[in-house]
Amino acid sequence: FIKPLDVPSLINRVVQLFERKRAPAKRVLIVDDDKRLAEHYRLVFESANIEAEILENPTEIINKVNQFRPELILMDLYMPDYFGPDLAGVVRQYENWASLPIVFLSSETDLDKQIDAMQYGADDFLTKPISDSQLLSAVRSRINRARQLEALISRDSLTGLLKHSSIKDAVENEISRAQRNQSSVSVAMLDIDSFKQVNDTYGHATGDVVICAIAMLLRQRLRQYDIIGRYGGEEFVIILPECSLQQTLQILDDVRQRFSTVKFRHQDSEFCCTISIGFAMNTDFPGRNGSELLIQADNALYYAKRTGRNQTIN
Ligand code: GH3
Ligand code: MG
Ligand code: MG
Ligand code: MG
Repeated sequence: FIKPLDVPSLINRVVQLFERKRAPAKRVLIVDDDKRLAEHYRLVFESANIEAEILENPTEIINKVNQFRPELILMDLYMPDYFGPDLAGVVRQYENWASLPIVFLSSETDLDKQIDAMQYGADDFLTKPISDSQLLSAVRSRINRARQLEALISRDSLTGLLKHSSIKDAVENEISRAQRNQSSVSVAMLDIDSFKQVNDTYGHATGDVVICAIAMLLRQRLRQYDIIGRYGGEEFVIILPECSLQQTLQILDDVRQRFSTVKFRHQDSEFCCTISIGFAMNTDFPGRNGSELLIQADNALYYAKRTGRNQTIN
């Protein structure tokens, strides 16, 4: 038996769940022609639990960024064969990396030259010599800020789940990753049953509580590395990497069953809601991309709706 849920306690529990997940280690890419200095920075970062890699060959910057996926680039201004701002300009040409923080670190103290360098799309300018703790705190706060912005941009404000475009991107990424690793991934689409009726009977605000409750239940029941998004109004997409057919069915149907027992309250009445789930596995559709797999999941969902709702269909 699960107690009826109200908005404040829901929000509290969602926040608690958010905080329980530990933040992943930060990642910094160091670009400096002075190998000893670069290595020194790397050790400083490493001792502070920040993953750091040094770019050995500046012509490889895009490959390196795509492979290492840094959350900040620490860039020397003057290098014998390269001008830092030109390299920053190369990174900025890629839409994916348009918001990646780039921080120049140089002994250049001429303010005009600093400002000039910033115009190439850098976010900050630190001057050498710099103490280790100053460097760490500048880099940490930059990355934290970038993470906050990223969360605001990519997350749905009602539920805190990934929003439409972000979950779609995540599906594409996970499918191509699975293809590379020859592993399996399941993509599920979930839709609340007869939700119009819930809104019509109990009002839109109560409908929103139901939507939040699903988000919370999904966070609780899915595994840490599963990815959850709010695909549309009362539709959700779930990505389950490396999950067998049996496991997928078990995890998703467990969510469906549990949700059907949650009691919602509106004034003096109590009510329950159900959900329908359709899912597809990449292994059943070799060579298909993310959006194609989403269509397969949607077909399964449509079938679940047509044949009685409140069920999980592959
Ligand atoms: P079905 O079982 O076939 O899914 O029936 P349904 O009534 O749920 O039909 P449908 O999925 O088409 O209805 C979606 C409804 O969800 C319509 C819309 O008013 C409502 N809705 C969409 N977004 C929100 C939201 O953010 N909050 C609330 N409260 N309602 C929403
Ligand atoms: Mg230099
Ligand atoms: Mg719908
Ligand atoms: Mg619906």
